[in-house]
Amino acid sequence: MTVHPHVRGQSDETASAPGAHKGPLGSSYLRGLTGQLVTEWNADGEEGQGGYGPRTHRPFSHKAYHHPAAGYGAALSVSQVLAKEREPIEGARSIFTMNQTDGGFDCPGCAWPDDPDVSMDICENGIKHVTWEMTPKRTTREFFAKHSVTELESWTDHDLEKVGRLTEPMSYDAESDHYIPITWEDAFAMVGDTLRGLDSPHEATFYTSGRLSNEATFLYQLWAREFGTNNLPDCSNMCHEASGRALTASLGTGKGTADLNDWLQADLLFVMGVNAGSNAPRMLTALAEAERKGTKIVHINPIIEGATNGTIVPHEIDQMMMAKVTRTSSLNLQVRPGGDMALMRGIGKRLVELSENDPEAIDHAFLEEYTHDFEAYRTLVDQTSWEDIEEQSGVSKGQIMQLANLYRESNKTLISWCLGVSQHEHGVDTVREIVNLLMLRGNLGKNGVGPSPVRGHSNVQGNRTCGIDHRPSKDFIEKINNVFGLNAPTEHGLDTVSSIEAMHEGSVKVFVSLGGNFVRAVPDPEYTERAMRKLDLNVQVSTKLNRSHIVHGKKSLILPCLGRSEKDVQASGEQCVSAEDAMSMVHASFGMKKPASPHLLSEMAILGGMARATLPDSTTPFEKYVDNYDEIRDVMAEVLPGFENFNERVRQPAGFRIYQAARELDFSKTPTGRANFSTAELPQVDPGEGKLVLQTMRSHDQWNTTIYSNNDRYRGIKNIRTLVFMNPDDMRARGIQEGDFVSITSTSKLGIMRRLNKYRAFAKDIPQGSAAGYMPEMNVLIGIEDYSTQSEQPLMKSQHVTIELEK
Ligand SMILES: Nc1nc2c(c(=O)[nH]1)N[C@H]1C(S)=C(S)[C@@H](COP(=O)(O)OP(=O)(O)OC[C@H]3O[C@@H](n4cnc5c(=O)[nH]c(N)nc54)[C@H](O)[C@@H]3O)O[C@H]1N2
Ligand SMILES: Nc1nc2c(c(=O)[nH]1)N[C@H]1C(S)=C(S)[C@@H](COP(=O)(O)OP(=O)(O)OC[C@H]3O[C@@H](n4cnc5c(=O)[nH]c(N)nc54)[C@H](O)[C@@H]3O)O[C@H]1N2
Ligand SMILES: [Mo]
Repeated sequence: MTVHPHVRGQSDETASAPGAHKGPLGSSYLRGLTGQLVTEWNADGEEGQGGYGPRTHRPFSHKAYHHPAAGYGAALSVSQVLAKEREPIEGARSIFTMNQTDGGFDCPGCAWPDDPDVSMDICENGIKHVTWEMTPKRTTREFFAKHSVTELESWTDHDLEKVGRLTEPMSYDAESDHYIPITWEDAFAMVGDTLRGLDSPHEATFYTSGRLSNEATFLYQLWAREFGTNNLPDCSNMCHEASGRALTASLGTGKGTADLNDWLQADLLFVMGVNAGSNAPRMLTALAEAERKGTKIVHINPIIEGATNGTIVPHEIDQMMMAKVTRTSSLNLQVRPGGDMALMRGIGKRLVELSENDPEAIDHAFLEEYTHDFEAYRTLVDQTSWEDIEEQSGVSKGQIMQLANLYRESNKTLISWCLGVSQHEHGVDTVREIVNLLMLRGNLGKNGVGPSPVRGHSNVQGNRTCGIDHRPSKDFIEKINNVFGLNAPTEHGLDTVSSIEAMHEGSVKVFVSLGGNFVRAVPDPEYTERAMRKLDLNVQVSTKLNRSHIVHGKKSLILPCLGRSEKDVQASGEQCVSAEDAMSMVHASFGMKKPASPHLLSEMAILGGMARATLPDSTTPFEKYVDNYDEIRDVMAEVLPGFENFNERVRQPAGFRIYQAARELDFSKTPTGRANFSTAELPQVDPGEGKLVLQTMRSHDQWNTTIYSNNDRYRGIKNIRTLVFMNPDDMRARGIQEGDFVSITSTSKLGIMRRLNKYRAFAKDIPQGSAAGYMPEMNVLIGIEDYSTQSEQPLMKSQHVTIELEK
């Protein structure tokens, strides 16, 4: 993708007064752009295709993929990745120590729980992920001396990361336009001095990408809160914010209540809005095991994804050799984008209908004893017509009946979901509708049941548990105030979207990023880049070079840290950290490898250094926590519910599960003290005449903003990322043929238009009226003002677009 020559940017005026925070939807600057085309980006036709991946002139192709997921293609791909990074031996050795219950490090690839019964619980994409971290290539001071920052702007994101691991702290030098070496001490002083020079602590914002360990997370939020702000945006503002808010309102917990055993004990599993074969491949093991013992598995997704029909169990090497396929589905429902809520409502309506003659269709005793507002829900389902349900879900009444029967026949149902459910305007309402359905048949608080959001980053759930929250509870703030003698603020801080707006309007001047690639991950890259360039200071704690380093502020620091796989030695000796998986299991992670450079510091040490430089007179013993992580675990045990005896329990072979009241049918944390039904109206998900709903998703060969290659195996794509999948009828209606160039124009909530040109259209079996393509390239189409008013999550799965043939 060519970025700069083709950008037609929004004008640089900022209208809203600093401090007046209404969120981008209330911004008079953005409102003034209504009706205008503000951004236009071209995918590079003649320069080859590839988006943010490697640029190539190799022919692209699109062919149906008929093989089972995780089969031979996966084995081949792993060996190619290892060979490319020249890591066949070290790589293989380290990989065998991943996700072991008796030591080794936690795979940074995803948050799927480790299976204690599986001796080598690894997958293709986890291996790619770790190998990427373990590359022998290095980004040195000589590299930065050779390439100016302006030159690096023209590199693709793939090429930036490919340079290799960062080796020492660097600081942006405006005069020479190069990053130049800086000592750790001077870097910490720059951070401390700049922060102390601000008029208010709220002029800084502290982002986290979900890899940060529990220990570093706790230290990070402590630093921000002692400094005086709750400006703690995180990547979860873009993935499961909706799930957290919905589950809290319904059940009084921000997390799923199911664990891996529940997955294996359920007799009906719903798998909604997740591409498991690519993004949670170890789930395939659970699905295959479940299927073998007769569990029914229902996939709900506009796309029939790779893992949907059959898999070769990722860790069963003998079966892999024999290509023995296990079925992984009983029913596939191709819901229309955003149609999940109507589908859940339809199943609920059918059960209520059945309950007239079938006393066991719904669990009256459970509803009576534990829930609130069932009667209001019953009235609502009576009032919701089948026409509306069919129209909004895109699923026929016949199919909904079929699914309702499966649900009626099951005694233990577990419902899981990921971004296909959460990244919508009505994400909160949809997750609450899922809980409504579970409650109807008492599918809470026993084995084999419950809600189970599939989390993304390997410790995104632990980040929240350990205090990364821009809307902290009063209890939490009181606790840290008591334990540390602080006066931390209680007012809500900025999340991801509002942090960007605040940087753009100049009311946030310092940005600190613990991992991640902010500028690429968030919506509206053009607006965000402009916002970041206004910063007084941009601090990036990272392992590899990425776009967020190149888009610099007046001052910018790159602070390189140890990766999860590397040995972490502090004053008291070798340290371990911990992470929490998607099912509330907390376990230790021990790095094994020699660090990529002798100048790297651990995330704990970097945070401790920055905190001390900011708060020189603080009585918080930052140094003690860094010298020995057991010390911070001891105070975490005092502050965090469920972390009692943290040091002892984290060292148990498989770690420990955090106690969760809702799992025990204790709903005392909700305002009514019961599990609450929600009664929201169904949303209108039809985008209107001529428009399509575009979802932005990951390919098989990428990890969020890290693009390994331009292939997407299970969707049959080779050598191209700048593509859009369309329904064949929608293509025909627009005179578009397979592989044609199209332009895609989005219209935001404020009526602002953004456009991508020279994208290739490919036909796919997806519902009419929908389209799909890859993040992060397509973030150009997502305006900063396009976020849900329920969760403030950007609308990454429901952009309203028009698509036209390019002549
Ligand atoms: N290898 C690899 N693993 C990863 C990641 C990665 O980039 N690479 N990212 C990690 C992160 S941070 C996260 S959050 C997760 C993301 O995991 P996923 O949620 O699988 O991520 P996406 O690729 O965005 O895929 C979204 C899925 O939802 C479906 N979908 C879209 N709209 C709808 C809808 O309206 N209804 C329903 N029912 N389905 C819909 C899409 O067709 C697609 O299958 O994966 C994590 N794991
Ligand atoms: N359009 C669209 N946009 C999306 C999404 C979508 O579905 N559609 N999904 C959203 C979601 S769910 C998420 S989670 C975000 C992802 O957003 P982020 O978490 O911000 O992005 P990542 O690509 O995961 O971050 C990659 C960078 O992390 C750094 N890194 C890697 N390992 C480590 C480590 O151990 N420590 C530190 N300090 N740094 C490390 C490397 O420098 C690397 O360049 O993107 C969001 N953006
Ligand atoms: Mo995520």
